[in-house]
Amino acid sequence: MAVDELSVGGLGARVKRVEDDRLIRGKGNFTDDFKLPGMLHMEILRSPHAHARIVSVDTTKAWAIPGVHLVLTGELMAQRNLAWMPTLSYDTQAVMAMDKVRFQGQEVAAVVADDPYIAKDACEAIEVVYESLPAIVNPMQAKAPDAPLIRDDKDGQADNVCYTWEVGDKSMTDRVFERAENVVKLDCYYPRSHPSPIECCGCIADFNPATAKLTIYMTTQAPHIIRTAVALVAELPEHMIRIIAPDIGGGFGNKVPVYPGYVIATLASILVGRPVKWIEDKTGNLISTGFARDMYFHGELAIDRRGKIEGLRIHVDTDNGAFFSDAQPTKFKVGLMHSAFACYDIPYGHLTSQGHYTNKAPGGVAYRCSFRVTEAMFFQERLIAAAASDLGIDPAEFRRVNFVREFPWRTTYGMLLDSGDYDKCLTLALEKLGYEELRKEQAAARKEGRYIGIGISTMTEPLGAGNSREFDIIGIKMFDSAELRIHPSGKAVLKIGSKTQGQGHETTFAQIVAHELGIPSTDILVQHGDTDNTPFGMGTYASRSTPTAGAATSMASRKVRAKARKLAAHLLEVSEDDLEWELGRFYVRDAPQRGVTIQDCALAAYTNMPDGLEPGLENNAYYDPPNMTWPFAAYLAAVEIDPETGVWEVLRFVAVDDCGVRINPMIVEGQIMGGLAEAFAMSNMQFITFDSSGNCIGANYMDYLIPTAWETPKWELHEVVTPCPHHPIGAKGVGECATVGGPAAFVNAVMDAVSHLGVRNIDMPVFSGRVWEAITQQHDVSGFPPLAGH
Ligand code: MCN
Ligand code: CUM
Repeated sequence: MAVDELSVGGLGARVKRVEDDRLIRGKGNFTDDFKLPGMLHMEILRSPHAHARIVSVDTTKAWAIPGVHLVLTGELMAQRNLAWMPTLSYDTQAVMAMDKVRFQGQEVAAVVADDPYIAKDACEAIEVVYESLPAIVNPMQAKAPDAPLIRDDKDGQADNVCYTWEVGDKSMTDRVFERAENVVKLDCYYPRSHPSPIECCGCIADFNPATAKLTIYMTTQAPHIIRTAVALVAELPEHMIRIIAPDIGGGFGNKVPVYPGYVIATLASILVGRPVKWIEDKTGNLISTGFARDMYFHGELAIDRRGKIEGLRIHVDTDNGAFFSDAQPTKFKVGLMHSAFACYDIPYGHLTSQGHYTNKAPGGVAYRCSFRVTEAMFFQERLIAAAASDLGIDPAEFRRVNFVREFPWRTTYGMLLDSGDYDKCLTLALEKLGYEELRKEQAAARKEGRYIGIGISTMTEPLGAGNSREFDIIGIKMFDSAELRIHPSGKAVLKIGSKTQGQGHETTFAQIVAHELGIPSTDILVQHGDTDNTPFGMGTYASRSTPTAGAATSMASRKVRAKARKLAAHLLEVSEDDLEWELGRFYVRDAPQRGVTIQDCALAAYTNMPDGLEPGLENNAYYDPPNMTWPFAAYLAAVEIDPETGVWEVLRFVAVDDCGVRINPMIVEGQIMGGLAEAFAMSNMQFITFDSSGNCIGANYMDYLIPTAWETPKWELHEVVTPCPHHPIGAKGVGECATVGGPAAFVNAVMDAVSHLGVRNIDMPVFSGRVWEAITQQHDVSGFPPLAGH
């Protein structure tokens, strides 16, 4: 008898997350929970200025404080050739400022002491003399002809531009626009935001002088990349470096980059010969690490009289902060911005982009976003909504006219779509919302002076980087890995190259093995995040774990199954060719009652092998996906605005997600709900801005708002399944879809409610104050910084 897929916890089973047992009881092990013998503590002194020359750094008083073991300055770092480090985008970043500080919160010095309090006090005793310089806080200032040069450290850098990039066919696109019947334009701004996981960044660097082995416990989403980066930057042998990423309290992209604190703590441990722990406080995290978005868009659509889009032009300016340091695939300087409009059939398009250095912390981190896809999809859906509204076409109909319907499909900007059923998703969403009825209600309400709006956002996004042909980070190709070992009793250990931060890999990856082999998922231990103990992987971000490491898990399981077949043939005394597989069991084709289970095969691998067959039952796989996976989502929001105050409330929110085959539907729903909560936050409360001197406003949870269950609307979730044609189990990534596609649904809904007043755009966050201004003044409200707009 085959085992039942759902009862062994295979595909489609709503298995409870195994990691929750320890996490919910407070028994997780996060970086800050580790206490190593002889461990010292490090604190970082950060710059109060956004732009200033450093005249002098006097550490005498800090050294004199009892309990201080080491004071690090840029000069000391420079002696070890560590004052600067290469970034993941081929730029350089100051590990510790020497010549000048370039953003508020930049690392200026650090103290290692017996406890974090002494270290903090000693930081305050360091005397730094600054000579302040004018601060640049947005790309417009950065571009001005008389703007001060921020990166005067770089040879040949004469302006504040950090990259320019373009894709598409300019001349054909221009021609389409020249003869277009309608041209619709939109400008808007996606404000700076921050992933803000509950756990901040930190590490314990432990250099053992006796063995020369360096172990770093750290909050990283990509331990193997870090190991290689440490080997290259610190010039240490890679086999003597071990990166351990223990439990992580949320990553959301914040824990992808290499931050100076890691490098400083590592050097400190090498110098003092003892473990050194550095844990960021909340303000340190919010002002210096992992900023996302901060992008200015200009876009145009050429549309014919039937509503068919014929051409697309986009220009984006990005504010990258003082260092271009976020992770980007080498070929693509604005991440995957060129995935914009992928779900629409547009014959010609051109995209240009320019990045700007400013006196802000490094930005551009993908916050729950496959490299700038969040920005791409937000602008796409805002421009689509504006076009439908300007042309007086129903926004659902306008999308239908323009959806891609044939696969495979090469998009305007050159990406390859392989599957999807966009109309089916949108139709289901409209049905579930009761779209037609709601439109009638909206019209009736408007007559009574009530403002109801319906917002639609539909998008497909590329998840699961790579393939290795197109995707690498600093030259390391993007694939992923898995190693599966079956013990004699049929229990198994799976080691993967990805690293969970809350996504539930310990549960879902065991489910993939259960599906392939019929071993109950509860009999499989999933290990991850320790470079001494797991195969090389590129880490977890860009919702790549299921598309890459998940596929590798399938492939490793299938190799194990192939060997188990030989063992089964031996046990049943038949030829391999006479065997059939059903879940959990091989049987003789002509005598189905004669069979052996996968567990019988496992035991035989150690106790009763046929002559000539290697003992043991294990294998591994490195999986290089042929393409990205392309999930699709249709998100519909209905809102009502109070015209007296501009306060808006979400009446309904319907989400239809197609992420192909779902491994664990409960975990997928959790991912979507969490993602929608973040999307909602971005739409109306979450942003970080800077005053004209470059002071960061949003450095604590009084200013930077996180939605609680109280503010968060109720989500109505539905699914469509279009299996991914190239993934071994048909799964597509899903971890970011809702954050990517969600924001535009809310903003479009608010705009739909006020469009009859001639309002076309209110930038995020769509605060009630901004809505009230738009209603009363009947004009657009820009979020252009430094306007705070509260
Ligand atoms: N899954 C599934 N069926 C599918 C697709 C996914 O059951 N068809 C499951 C996966 O097996 C996994 C989870 O859903 O357990 C998310 O899978 P996937 O889409 O592969 O994304 P990753 O595991 O690579 O997670 C990364 C993604 C990113 S990039 C951000 S940012 C984000 C997100 O996940 N950060 C998170 N979700 C998060 N959730 C939590 N709790 N914490 C974070 O930091
Ligand atoms: Cu893009 S944020 Mo996630 O990729 O870690």
